[in-house]
Amino acid sequence: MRIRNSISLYFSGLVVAVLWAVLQPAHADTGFRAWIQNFRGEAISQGVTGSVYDDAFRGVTEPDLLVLEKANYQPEFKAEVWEYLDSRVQERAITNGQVMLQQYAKELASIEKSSGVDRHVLLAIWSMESNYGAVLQDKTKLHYIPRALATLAYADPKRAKFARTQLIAALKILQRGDVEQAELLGSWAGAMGHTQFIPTSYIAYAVDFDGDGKSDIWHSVPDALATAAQLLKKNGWRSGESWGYEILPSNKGSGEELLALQADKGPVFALQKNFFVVKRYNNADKYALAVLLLSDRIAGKPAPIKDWTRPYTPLDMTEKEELQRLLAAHGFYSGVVDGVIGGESREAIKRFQASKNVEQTGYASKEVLQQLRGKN
Ligand SMILES: [Ca+2]
Repeated sequence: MRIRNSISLYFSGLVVAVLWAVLQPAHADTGFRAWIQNFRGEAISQGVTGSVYDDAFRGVTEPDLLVLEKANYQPEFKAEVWEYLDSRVQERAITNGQVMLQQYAKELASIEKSSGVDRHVLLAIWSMESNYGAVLQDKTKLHYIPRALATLAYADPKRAKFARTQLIAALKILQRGDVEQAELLGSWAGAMGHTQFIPTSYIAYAVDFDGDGKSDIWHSVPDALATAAQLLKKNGWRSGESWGYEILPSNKGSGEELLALQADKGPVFALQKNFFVVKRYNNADKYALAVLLLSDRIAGKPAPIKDWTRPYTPLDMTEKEELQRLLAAHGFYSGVVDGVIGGESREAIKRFQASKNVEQTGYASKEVLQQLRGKN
């Protein structure tokens, strides 16, 4: 009896606690508000004015929980090198890059002249970082940077030191007046604008290319591209030089470091200095290789002669569109038919494969296309 009583007491206590949490107004995270109040002194000691600090956090009363969710997300599936490159060095990214090459011809020529950095590499970085600015369009998917960084500093011990440093830099950006406070938006981890600079990199490299007095990587494409060029230039870009070249069996390179991301099954590249300069943007071989292969394609150069080895036969653009159309016709897909195989298309392929009782790879392959054609 006594046990039962204590259990019911326990449960009523739990109900009270849950109700208490539900009924609290959303601004009740006193710990977070106290953190913001405590950090004020440190920000001021590092040169941020009190009024900039107070303005930046006016109305910020609770942590950005989506930031913590994204910070803790561990993808269970690590992309193979061919998957990573296929989704980045693809027809749409190449043709869009060529359109931008014309649209910004004058600015790119001028940036190239002053920085020495190849314009096609800048376009490829723009593609990789924000899909030529497309990811900036939907502001509901972006985070207010001071709140995002304060959230990480407050609640993510692994990233707290990074976040504090970045937060000070973000506040200094506001203090410089380069961007309106409401426009200081970016990714959960603080990457901002067309070329996705974190605040300290912005402080180190930002360029006001169009001469309006602001280095505005959020809205000005020329500012963003010139800022990317500045980063590469300051890290040793060699003007007029290549990044490397494909090694063929008859040609074993001439003493350069080799990159074989798929061992003997895929293309092998001899790397030169500019490859390693691009890694200063993002320290991953496959990132740098994707940027440089995409830049070559935008410049009209051919793809590597040896292709990646994939566990299926790949489709061309027209076939990918046919695949999407057939998936839609059979009720597996409701997205746009554009030949770009993203998450939605892969899920549709998996649903189709499940209906056929075959392994759910989600690959846009000739094999899947043939099965879909057979359905008619
Ligand atoms: Ca500007």
